[in-house]
Amino acid sequence: MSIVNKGFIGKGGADSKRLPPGQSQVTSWPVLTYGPTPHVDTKTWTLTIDGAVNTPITLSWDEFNELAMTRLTTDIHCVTRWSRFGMPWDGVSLDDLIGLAGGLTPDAKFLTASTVEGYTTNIPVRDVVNNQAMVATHADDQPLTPEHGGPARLFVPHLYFWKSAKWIQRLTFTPTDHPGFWEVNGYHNYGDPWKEERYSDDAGW
Ligand SMILES: Nc1nc2c(c(=O)[nH]1)N[C@H]1C(S)=C(S)[C@@H](COP(=O)(O)O)O[C@H]1N2
Ligand SMILES: [Mo]
Repeated sequence: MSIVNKGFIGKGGADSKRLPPGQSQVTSWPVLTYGPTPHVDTKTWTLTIDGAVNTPITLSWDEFNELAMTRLTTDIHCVTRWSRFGMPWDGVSLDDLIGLAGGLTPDAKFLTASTVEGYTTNIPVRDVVNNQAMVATHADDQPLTPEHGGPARLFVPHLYFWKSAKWIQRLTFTPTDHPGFWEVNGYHNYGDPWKEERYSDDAGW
């Protein structure tokens, strides 16, 4: 990951209370991807919700697009120290996707999100229910570009942005925690930007 300074505004000013510690506001939207950008065809796209759910399902792109869309307008915070304010995001809430899979079983405690190119990230179930997370297809009123995870990505705005897995393919609920790609490579297991949970040796993990 690298720091991108295009559109840098700074740390002070009227919006500083909106900035988590150690972050700077940007107006551009940097792209941060480990490895090449996959180009995902919506004709073959699928989303699977499985693991600790009552009726695992796989949705096609057409089936997914028949679902009700929800909007979150929110700030995003990347662990490489940029934050972007007030972005509208549209997608299908994880509450609705869990409902389509018949609901969680009582032992569902963690989510592992997996993507077409093999990236994974882990999030406690309590952080993805109650309208806190979605599988997003649009941001800033535009379809997500391939660089930003299009056609669809996970979006969990209250945690550092590495938890928002691009090119999402599978949401697997599990009784135990399975640290993902960055979480096993030195980043924090939970990643609360307001507590600066950046690295695995930061307090709280
Ligand atoms: N599949 C996948 N998802 C990913 C990443 C990645 O490399 N692969 N990078 C993460 C990181 S570190 C960040 S900050 C955000 C960046 O999203 P953006 O490129 O749309 O800004 O995506 C996250 N999701
Ligand atoms: Mo990131």
